[in-house]
Amino acid sequence: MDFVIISVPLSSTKKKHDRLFSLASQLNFGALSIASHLEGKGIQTKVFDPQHYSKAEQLPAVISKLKEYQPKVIGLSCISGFSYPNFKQYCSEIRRHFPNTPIISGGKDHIGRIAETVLEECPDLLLVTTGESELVHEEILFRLFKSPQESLKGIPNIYYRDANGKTCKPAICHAGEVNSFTSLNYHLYENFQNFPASIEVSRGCPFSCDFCINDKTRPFLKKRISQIANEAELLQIAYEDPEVFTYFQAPLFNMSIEELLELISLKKAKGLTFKWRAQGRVDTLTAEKVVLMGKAGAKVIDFGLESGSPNILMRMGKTSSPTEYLTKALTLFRAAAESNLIIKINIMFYIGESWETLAETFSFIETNISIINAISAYPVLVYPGGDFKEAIKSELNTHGGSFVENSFWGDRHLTPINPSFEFSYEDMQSLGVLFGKAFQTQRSFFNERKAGYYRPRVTYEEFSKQVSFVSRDSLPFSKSENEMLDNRNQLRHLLKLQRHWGKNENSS
Ligand code: B12
Ligand code: SF4
Repeated sequence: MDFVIISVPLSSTKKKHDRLFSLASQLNFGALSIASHLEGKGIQTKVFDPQHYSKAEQLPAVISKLKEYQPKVIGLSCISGFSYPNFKQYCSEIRRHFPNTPIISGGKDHIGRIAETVLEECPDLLLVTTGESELVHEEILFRLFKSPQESLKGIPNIYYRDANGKTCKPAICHAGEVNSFTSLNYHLYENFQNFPASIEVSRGCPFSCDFCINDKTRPFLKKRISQIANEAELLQIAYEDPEVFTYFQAPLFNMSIEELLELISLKKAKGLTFKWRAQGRVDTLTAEKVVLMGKAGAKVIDFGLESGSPNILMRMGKTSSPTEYLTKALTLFRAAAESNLIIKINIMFYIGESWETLAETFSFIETNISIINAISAYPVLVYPGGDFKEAIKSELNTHGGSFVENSFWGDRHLTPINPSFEFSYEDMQSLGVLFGKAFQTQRSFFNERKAGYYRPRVTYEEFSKQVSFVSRDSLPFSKSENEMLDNRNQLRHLLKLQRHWGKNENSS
């Protein structure tokens, strides 16, 4: 085998409940995109992802897979800080077993952002790519196949170690090197049937939210609808399921009316019946688009609503007219509900969050709960490589917030935020769980998750069995409608009490 890419599994999760259930898994389509591209160039490549093994078995499974394949070059994919401690351990353990095989790595949203530090921290690593890597890989492998000592000088987008062990910077760095998409060849991803199906529908994002590290220099690139339909057709066959649930992956889903109409007509012409889900912004979707999404087979839309508090929405730069924004959101939710779509809203607790602002978000959700099916709430985190950390310092100070800096987070190069006088990062995490419990039941949570987050064909019975092993407090949902209403009352009461208490405090 020429090349094997290992998708490095999570060392810890973002939300405490992210991996409560072993049904959850995520396909690393970035790694698969590289493999698909290289395979097209005649370079034999495989992706191995040990997510489905127990924690203790993951690394041994990786080593034994590499021994089976004996690749000429080993690649490690690390797209988030939550995988980084594993990444460091994988580098040294792989080196121990394969003393002479070059180990290369990438993950533009995490290790690519801190490439120099990564080379310092991982002495066994030959290089880190800083951005997208389909094209750059060809050149890297071409040189390494000639000889592992071959100079990597002049290749753009890579930080590498030269023959003397000195770290070399790339002469040129550009974020978006890809200007057309390689269709994903699922058969290069071992056991892909255990992962939810994904199709990458676009790259980059035309917006530039302050807190997001999505590379602002990359032009927004959409996949052609005909290519999406062809990939979906192959997925239906590969998964042996005409209704295969597919995650339409993108930093921002933004199909136009014409594109949605094309998808509808292509699906009809080809007799395709796959279902899909996508993540959208309130200000780029319209009611008309939402209805067409439903007609094109969408079943779930994740809305990055972020907050129901006007002040918070303005502070995070989401909108300058929050009333309009929230009214627009409701128009979209209604259109989605009328098309029988599941609506999940994502809430981001932000700098300056107070009992007052939480009460506003609570009240927005409560008033509209008949058209909202699921919710995920989490505090903002600072990721490395951008200027967000510097930019928010004074605002954080104003609100009595601070950065959480300790060895756990330092090891991951991630920085959570205590957002205000009132709340620590941990408080926000716990309140996120309480919001989940107040507005979703076990059934509604499952209906939303099974569509693109859990392994294909999972049943409610399997899910319930797993739930029965988990303590009630850790669950991000209530077990029944009645429990949900109780939890909602309790949260409402807590918010009311604390707001009054806060007001009395201020006036005394
Ligand atoms: C789509 C997406 C996902 C998808 C798929 C990602 C994927 N790689 O397939 C899924 C749902 C699986 C996912 C999961 C998670 N994600 Co995510 N995700 C995104 C999102 C929205 C877009 C990323 C994207 O466009 N990728 C396009 C692909 C092509 O790029 P890529 O995967 O990085 O791969 C390219 C390069 O990195 C490189 N490369 C990749 N692997 C390798 C290997 C080698 C050897 C080499 C040389 C190069 C190389 O080449 C690839 C092809 O060009 C971004 C946010 C954003 N707005 O951009 C967040 C983001 C990347 N995710 C993030 C997080 C935190 C997570 C999760 C922890 C969430 C969770 N609650 O579980 C998990 C972590 C998974 C993990 N194993 O670490 C953070 C990462 C921040 C950080 N620095 O840690 C981001 C930035 C969002 C955010 N702000 O919170 N995510
Ligand atoms: S719209 Fe989403 S992907 Fe785009 S910059 Fe904002 S947070 Fe990032």
